[in-house]
Amino acid sequence: MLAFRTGVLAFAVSALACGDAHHKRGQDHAHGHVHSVKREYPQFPLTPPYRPLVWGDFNVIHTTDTHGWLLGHQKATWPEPDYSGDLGDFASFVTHMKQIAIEKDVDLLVVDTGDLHDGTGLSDGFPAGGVDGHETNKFLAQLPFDLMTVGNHELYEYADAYDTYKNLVPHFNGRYLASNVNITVLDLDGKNVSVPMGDRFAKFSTMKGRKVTSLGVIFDFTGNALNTTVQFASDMVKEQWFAEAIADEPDLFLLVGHMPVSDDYWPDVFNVIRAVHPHTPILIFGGHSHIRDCQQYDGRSMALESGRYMETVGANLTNAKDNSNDIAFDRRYLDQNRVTYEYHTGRGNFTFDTLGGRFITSGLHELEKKYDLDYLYGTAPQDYFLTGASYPSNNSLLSLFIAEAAPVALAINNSRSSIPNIMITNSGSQRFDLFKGPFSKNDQLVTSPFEDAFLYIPDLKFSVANKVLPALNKAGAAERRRKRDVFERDLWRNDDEEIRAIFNAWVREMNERAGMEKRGNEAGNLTLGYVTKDSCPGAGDDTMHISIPSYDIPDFIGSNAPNVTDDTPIDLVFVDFIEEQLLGILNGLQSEKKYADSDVKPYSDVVSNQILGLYAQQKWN
Ligand SMILES: *[C@@H]1O[C@H](CO)[C@@H](O)[C@H](O)[C@H]1NC(C)=O
Ligand SMILES: *[C@@H]1O[C@H](CO)[C@@H](O)[C@H](O)[C@H]1NC(C)=O
Ligand SMILES: *[C@@H]1O[C@H](CO)[C@@H](O)[C@H](O)[C@H]1NC(C)=O
Ligand SMILES: *[C@@H]1O[C@H](CO)[C@@H](O)[C@H](O)[C@H]1NC(C)=O
Ligand SMILES: *[C@@H]1O[C@H](CO)[C@@H](O)[C@H](O)[C@H]1NC(C)=O
Ligand SMILES: *[C@@H]1O[C@H](CO)[C@@H](O)[C@H](O)[C@H]1NC(C)=O
Ligand SMILES: *[C@@H]1O[C@H](CO)[C@@H](O)[C@H](O)[C@H]1NC(C)=O
Ligand SMILES: *[C@@H]1O[C@H](CO)[C@@H](O)[C@H](O)[C@H]1NC(C)=O
Ligand SMILES: CC(=O)N[C@H]1CO[C@H](CO)[C@@H](O)[C@@H]1O
Ligand SMILES: [Zn+2]
Ligand SMILES: [Zn+2]
Repeated sequence: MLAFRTGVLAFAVSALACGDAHHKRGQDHAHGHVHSVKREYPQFPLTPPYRPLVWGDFNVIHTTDTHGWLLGHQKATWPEPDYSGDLGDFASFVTHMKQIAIEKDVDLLVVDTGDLHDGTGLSDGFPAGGVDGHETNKFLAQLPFDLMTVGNHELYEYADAYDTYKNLVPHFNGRYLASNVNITVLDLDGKNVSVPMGDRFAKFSTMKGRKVTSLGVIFDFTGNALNTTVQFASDMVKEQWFAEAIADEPDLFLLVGHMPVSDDYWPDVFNVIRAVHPHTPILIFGGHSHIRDCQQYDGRSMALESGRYMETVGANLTNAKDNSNDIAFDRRYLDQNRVTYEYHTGRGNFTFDTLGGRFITSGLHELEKKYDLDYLYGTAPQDYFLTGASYPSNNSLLSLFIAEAAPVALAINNSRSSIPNIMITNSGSQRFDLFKGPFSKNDQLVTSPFEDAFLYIPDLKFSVANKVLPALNKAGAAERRRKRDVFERDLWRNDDEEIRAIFNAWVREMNERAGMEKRGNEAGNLTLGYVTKDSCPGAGDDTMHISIPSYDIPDFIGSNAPNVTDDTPIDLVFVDFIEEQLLGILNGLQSEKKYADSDVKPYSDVVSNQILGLYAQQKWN
C-alpha cells in the first residue's frame, strides 16, 4: 500500500460572462445580431479566490454536466460573470496546471462525468439533419481528459448515443467509461449486437507510477432510448467482469459516474469494492444533480460533485499515511472564470492563453456564427428570474412568460384572440433566467427550450376555468411525473424537473443560511454566487460569495384572469404537455360535462419555444 497525498481539485465551472460583447442592434429592428468578440479580460471586477489550492500527490480536476455551456456565461447580471470563462480558458488552465504538476512532481488527472449537451445553442441549435452535441463534442475532445463517462442526456435519443459511441468514445482510447451502458449497433454481418457503449473499466498507471483502477457508472436510469441499455448499478456489481476488474488491489480506485454523491446509488458500487479492499483509497467523481457536493463514505474515500453548466470545476487530494488512518482529502469548487484560472496558475492577462485555448475559443465563436445564435429578437429592459424572484412579480420570468409574452405571441394570426382566455403552462417549461440586454436566438434556446403546442377548450365558464390553476398546483407536478409519458421529450423533461427541484432546494438552503441579510457586514465586499455547505471537512468554495436569492415557485403558472363575470364563456388555453392532468382536474371541478381529448383543439401554430422571441420582436424593439 502506497503512501501518498491526494488533492482533489474539484472545480465547478459556472456561467460564462460575455464580457465586452459589444452589442449592436440591426438596422432592421427585428433582424439584428449581437456581435460578441472574445473578451480579452474579464469585463467585471471578479472576486479572486481567497487562498491557493492545496496540492497533494494525486490531484484531479473535474467537470460535469456542462450541457453545452462551452462559451461560458456571457451576461452581465450577477452571478453570471462568476462563470465567465469558456472552454478555451479552461483548456489553457489545464495546460498550465499540468505543467505545475510536473514541476511539483505530482499527478494531475482531468475527468468529466457526462451530460455534454441540452443546454445552449452551441450544442442544441444545429440545423435540421444534425445531431445534438456533435459539433461541441469535437471541442471537448481537444481537452486532455483522462476519463470521461456517459450522462443520461447522451442516452435519450439513439442518434445522440450513437454519435457519442461512434465519434467521441474512440477519441478517448479506452478512457471513455460506460460500465453499465450498452448500445445496439449493426455488426459486420449486419446483425444487431448489444455492445458496451465505452469501456467497462480502465486500469492504468499515472505519470508518477500509481496504479489506478477506474469505472464509469450511471445512476439507475430508465428513460434511455430504444437500442440502448442501462444496467442498474446493483446488478452491475454482480457481473463476472466486475469481480475480475476489482480483484487486484491498485494504489487507488478512481470512480467516475453520472450520479449524485448524496442520496443515490454510489454505495451500491462503493460497498462492493470496499468489501474486497478494506484500506484502498477510493476517489469518486459524480454528477447529475447539478450541485456542489462532497461526501465521505468512510475515512479512506471521498466523493465529489462539481455543479453544472460550466459553473464549477472541482479538485481534491489525499494523504494516505498508513493503512489504519483516515486519509486527508481536500476539495475545492472553483468558479469558472479567468480570474480564478490566472490566480491558481500564477499567470496574468498576457501569459495565460495557450494557442490551443485560443483555438478552441475562436472555433466556438465560429460555431456560434454558423448556427446564427446571435440573431437578435430584441433588447430586454430588465432581468427576469426563474427562482430568483417571487412569483407572480414584475421580475419573475414565469410571470413574463405566461402573463405577458404568451398572450401577445399567441394572439398573432389567431381568430380567437378577441375571446377572453386563461393560459396555463408548467413552470418546468422555463429553464434559465432571462437577463437584461440583447435577447438572441441562443438566449431563447437557453431559457425556453421546449417545443410544446398550445391547445384550448372553448366556452368554459369563467368561474370554472379560473379554478383550474389553483387546483393543478394543489395536486402538484408529482402526479404527472409518476406517469412517465412514453415520449422521449417528456422523459427528459420529467428527469429535468427532478434535477431542478434538487438544485432549487440546494440554492434555497444556501440563501437561508448565507443570503444578503445573513452575511451582514461581510456582504459589502462580496458578489452573488454559491455558498456551499457540504458534508466534507473544511470550506469547499474557492471564492467567497453572498448567496443568490431563491424563491419557491409553483408547479403551474397562469395568465392574469380576464375581468369578466362568472358565467362568461372563455377559452382555457394550455400546453399539450399538461393535457392529461388538466383534463383530470377539470373533471374534478365540475360535473356538468366530462371533458376528454375530443373537446380539446389546437389554439395556435406558435409553439412554446417561440413565445419569448415573438414577444421580444413586438415589445423589445
Ligand atoms: C436499433 O439499431 C439498429 C441497428 O443499428 C437500427 O437499425 C435500428 O433503427 C435501431 N432502432 C431504433 C429504434 O433506433
Ligand atoms: C435491430 O433492432 C431494431 C429494434 O431494436 C429493429 O428495429 C431492427 O430492425 C433490427 N435490425 C436488424 C438488422 O435486425
Ligand atoms: C452488453 O454487451 C455485452 C457485450 O456484447 C453483452 O454480453 C451483454 O449481454 C450486454 N448487456 C445487455 C444488458 O444488453
Ligand atoms: C488585464 O488587462 C485589463 C485590460 O487592460 C486590465 O483592466 C486588468 O487590470 C488587467 N488585469 C491584470 C491582472 O493585469
Ligand atoms: C409592476 O409593473 C406594473 C406595470 O408596469 C406596475 O404598475 C407596478 O407598479 C409594478 N410593481 C412593482 C412592485 O414594481
Ligand atoms: C402570421 O401570418 C403572416 C401572414 O400569413 C405570416 O407571415 C406570419 O409568419 C404569421 N406569424 C406567425 C407568428 O405565425
Ligand atoms: C473588504 O475587502 C477589503 C480588501 O480585500 C478588506 O480589507 C476588508 O476587510 C473587506 N471588508 C469586509 C467588511 O469584509
Ligand atoms: C372590470 O370590469 C368592470 C365592468 O366593466 C369595471 O367596472 C371594472 O373597473 C373593471 N375592473 C378592472 C380592474 O379593470
Ligand atoms: C493534501 C490535501 O490537500 N489535504 C487536505 C485534504 O482535505 C482536508 C480537509 O479539507 C485538509 O485538511 C487536507 O489538508
Ligand atoms: Zn445534467
Ligand atoms: Zn444528468
